[in-house]
Order: sequence, then C-alpha cells, then structure tokens
Amino acid sequence: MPKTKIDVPGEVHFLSILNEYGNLDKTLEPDIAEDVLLKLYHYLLLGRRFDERLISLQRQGRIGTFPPISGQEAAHLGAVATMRPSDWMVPSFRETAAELWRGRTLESVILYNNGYNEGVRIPESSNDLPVSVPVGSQILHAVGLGYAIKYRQKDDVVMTFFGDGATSEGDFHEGLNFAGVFQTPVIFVCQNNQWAISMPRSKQTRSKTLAQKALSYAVPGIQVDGNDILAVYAAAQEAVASARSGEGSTLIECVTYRMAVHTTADDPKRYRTDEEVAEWQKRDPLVRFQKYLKDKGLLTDDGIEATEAEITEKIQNAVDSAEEEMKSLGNPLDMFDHAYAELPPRLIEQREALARELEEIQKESNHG
Ligand SMILES: Cc1ncc(C[n+]2csc(CCOP(=O)(O)OP(=O)(O)O)c2C)c(N)n1
Ligand SMILES: [Mg+2]
Repeated sequence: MPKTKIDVPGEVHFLSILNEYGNLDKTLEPDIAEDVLLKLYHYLLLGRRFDERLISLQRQGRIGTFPPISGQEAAHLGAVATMRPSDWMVPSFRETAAELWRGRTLESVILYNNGYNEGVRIPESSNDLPVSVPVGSQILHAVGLGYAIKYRQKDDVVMTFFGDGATSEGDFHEGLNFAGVFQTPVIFVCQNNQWAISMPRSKQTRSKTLAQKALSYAVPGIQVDGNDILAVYAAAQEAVASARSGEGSTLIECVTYRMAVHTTADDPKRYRTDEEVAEWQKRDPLVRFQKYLKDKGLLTDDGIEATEAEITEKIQNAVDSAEEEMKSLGNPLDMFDHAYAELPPRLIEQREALARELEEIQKESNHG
C-alpha cells in the first residue's frame, strides 16, 4: 500500500557527563559554583544517611511505613538544584533529599512518617506541595499550577516528580497532553528506578524509553543517567530555562535504581536478584560524585569525615526534637479534621463517641 512518511518532529537523546567509573566528559561539565557543588554533596549524603536512620527507626517501631530513596538521590536533587525558591516543587513520595534541599525539615519528614498532620504542613514561605501517594495524581496538580503561572504572566516554573510506574497512569498522559497544548512551564521528572513495587520496567511498557512518550504530546523528552548528578543538573537547567522563557514543558527521564526496599513493608528478595542490586550498587551516585569532588580538589578525606559528623549530629538532633514534639501531638480526634468543611451528622456522632471514650481512658489512667 503506498504510504507517505510523515516527518514527526522530535528525537530522544541520552545524557551522561560523569559516568559510573567517575570519568568526566569535560566538554559537557556544567558550570556549578564550588559552594553549590559542596552543598549538593552535603544533601546527597544527608539523603543517604537520613534514609538509613529512618529505616532503622521503622525497624524499631519508632516511625511507620517509609519509602527509601537510596540510589536515587542524584535523580531528584540534581533537578531541584536548578530551581529558584519561588518555583514550585510537586513531589511524589520518593524525593526526600530534594525536599530537604527545598527547605523541608528533617523533623517534618519524621512526623509525616509517623502519621502526624503536622508533618505535611508546608511553610508559608514555600510554594511546594506536600508528598502525594496516589501514583501520578500530582502530575495533574502540577500542570494546573503551570497553567495558573502562565495565566498570571509570571515566570516561575513547576517541577513535578513521579516514577516509571506512574507513566502507565492516565494522569501522566493527561498531564503531558495538557502541558503540550497549553505550553505550561512544567518540568516532568520521571525517576525510572526500574521497578514499580514488584513490576519491572520491562513489563510496564514496550517503549524503548519513557522519555519518548513526551513526543506524542509535542513535548521534548530527554533521557539522562539519573545516577549522574551533573547530567541531571544540566538537563534540568536547560528545561527550567526553556520553561521560564515561555517555551513550555520538558520530560526528563532519569535512569536510576531503587537500591533499597520499595517501602519498609516490602521484601524485594521475592522479585529481584542480589546480582541485579550489586550491579547497580557499582553505579552509586554518591560514590561517583565524591570522586569527582576529590579529583577537583574540593573534597578531602578529612572533609568527608567532617561532613559525616555534621550530618550525624543534624539527624540525631532532628530525631530527638521530633520525638519530643510527638509527645504533645497525636490527638486521635484530629482524624475528623480537614476532610469536611462541616462534619456530617454521622461523623459528629462518631467524634463525640470517640471523645467520650478517650476521656474514659484518660480518667482510668489518672486513677491507675
Ligand atoms: C493510584 C495508585 N495505585 C496504586 C498505588 C500503590 N502503589 C504505591 S507505589 C506504587 C508503585 C509506583 O511505582 P513507580 O511509579 O515506579 O514509583 P516508585 O515507587 O518506584 O518510586 C504503587 C502501585 C498507589 N499508591 N496509587
Ligand atoms: Mg519505579
């Protein structure tokens, strides 16, 4: 059948600057100030150590279920480091290092993972949105914000995060389509960590890349080595500049790996091999960046030790103060707040019944 090839615009490129052996492509090295490079190292390490501490707290029953970020720190940190404070970060649930970079406190993360409302409170000074657990739902919030920014003729941008699994959700496609049609200033950052709980990337889609999915919505898509913080930074910097200047959205697929459990309620040994994990451990973003900074003469063994000590203390202080704060929080009646402007009669009754019960418990403990 005679057909004419349509010249569909768009190509997908892969970006790597600092490879897994720590070798640098000098021609692509982004120009990042020394203090920013060291700050990035601090937050990479903080993300890793805080993760380890949170897992240990969860195992001791001192926090609830928690989704670790180990292995993915560069993929989200490198991206947000290109934003300015007035921009909007719209996270999913696996971007702790980036949230800390944006000003979220360690205490807030601990409170959130213990189920306290206070842990999702965003400071007045920040535009960022809280963690979103329903997979992909935040993408729609992000494009809505992007549309509002454009409507108000501001030059802020929105950066939203999601996983490889989220690209199978309708929300992802609706969001990208909206972004393409309305040219919203939204940067879509997909942390392709190879797994959506036990569902491998290979069963998620037959597409060669996730980045190419953007092309059908007339949005540029790029794939980067997500364990290479310089590549993530460079790609995000370009995407942010483009969005800020009115040229619309970009999808950045960060190829990375979840080195730990999906959440503390998961056992990955049931669906993936130790060999696979070991293979990715060799591509650790932290080790690679550390080598880069050492080669540049910005970091020494003493410097690493000092940063470790500073971080250990920071985390310990946060755990202490969060545990102290939690003693005065946690009124079970709070569960009736925020869902309704006015509680329906059925819930008013339930609230009153619970309040009576709590009073009884209190009385008994006062006497006992
Ligand atoms: C709409 C919806 N469906 C299912 C879930 C349960 N769930 C939580 S995380 C997850 C997998 C998400 O995978 P991915 O998008 O790759 O992100 P990752 O967890 O790997 O960071 C699923 C299915 C959910 N939270 N929301
Ligand atoms: Mg995933």
